[in-house]
Amino acid sequence: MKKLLSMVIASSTLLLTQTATANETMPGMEMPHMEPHAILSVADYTGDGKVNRRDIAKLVRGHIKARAHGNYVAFYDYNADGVLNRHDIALAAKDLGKTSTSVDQQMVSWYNKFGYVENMAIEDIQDNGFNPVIIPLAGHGAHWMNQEGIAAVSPGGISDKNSLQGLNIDLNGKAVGIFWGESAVPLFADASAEGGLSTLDWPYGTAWMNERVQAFYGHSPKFTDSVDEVWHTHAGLCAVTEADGTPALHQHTTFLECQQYENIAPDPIAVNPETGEPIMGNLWVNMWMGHLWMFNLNPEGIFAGTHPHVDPDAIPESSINDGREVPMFFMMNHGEH
Ligand SMILES: [Ca+2]
Ligand SMILES: [Ca+2]
Repeated sequence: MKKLLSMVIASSTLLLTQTATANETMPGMEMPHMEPHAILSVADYTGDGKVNRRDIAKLVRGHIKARAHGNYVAFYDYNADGVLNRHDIALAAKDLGKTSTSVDQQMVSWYNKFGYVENMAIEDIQDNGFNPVIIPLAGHGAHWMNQEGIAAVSPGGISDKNSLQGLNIDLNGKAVGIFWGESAVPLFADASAEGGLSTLDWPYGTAWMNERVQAFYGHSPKFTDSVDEVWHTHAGLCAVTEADGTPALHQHTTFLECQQYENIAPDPIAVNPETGEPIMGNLWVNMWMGHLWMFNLNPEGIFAGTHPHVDPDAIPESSINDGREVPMFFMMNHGEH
């Protein structure tokens, strides 16, 4: 641990092995029955701002291509009933002459960039640089990330909305959603600071290492104009591989608590500034996380923290807190699990 006294976080070398998210319903709260909505609010499938015959033609071509491969493509399910058929075309035709929103146009842009993974075989997803970083969780499936995504959640990392960095993949091996993670600056209790919180000079020094993260500094990323866009929090997330090879997460740990967990596959978590050699340990991550359920229409909304139909019988994410108390800031930001 002494080596860590003057450590410099090397964000580009950090390797996150697990991540997770949750947004569960309050116990006892009756939620209204919700139906999924189409990805687009107006049938501007070309994304040029208005609906004309080109959009209908693109929708028809999308249906033909999907059905030729025996696939369902959520983006082209305009009446959001889980089937691609003439009813989608008829509904879209009612939009002729309408103008779309900036969010619709961004959805088209995202689908044009990322839609290729929707029905991609799991082996091909791996060949594209993605690997699972945690076992499947209820409402999430498994989280898969590529190296770009891992860099984004490492200290100092930022996410790129124009890059595919994280995928939610269900137990059938199908990509059901996209996610992005972005590193957050942790705030700790500090009686000498205005408001009682400070960074305690993280990531330098040692004062913060035995303190629990109480809040994040600043704001989450903002990728769209949608008021529904939500990024939730993950604080003090400790990623290890247990003795039997199972990846495990422990949330709301302090950095030093995190280092106490057994880990058969430690990662480089810092660089010795004198020798330049990596310091191995347990990854301890603080991040914002945003979902885009683009490939499986979510009744809770495209940006929701969880999807009720994805692997509902998998283990709940709440287990990763190990009973530790969750600070109010994180309860308010859907990080209560
Ligand atoms: Ca159009
Ligand atoms: Ca449909």
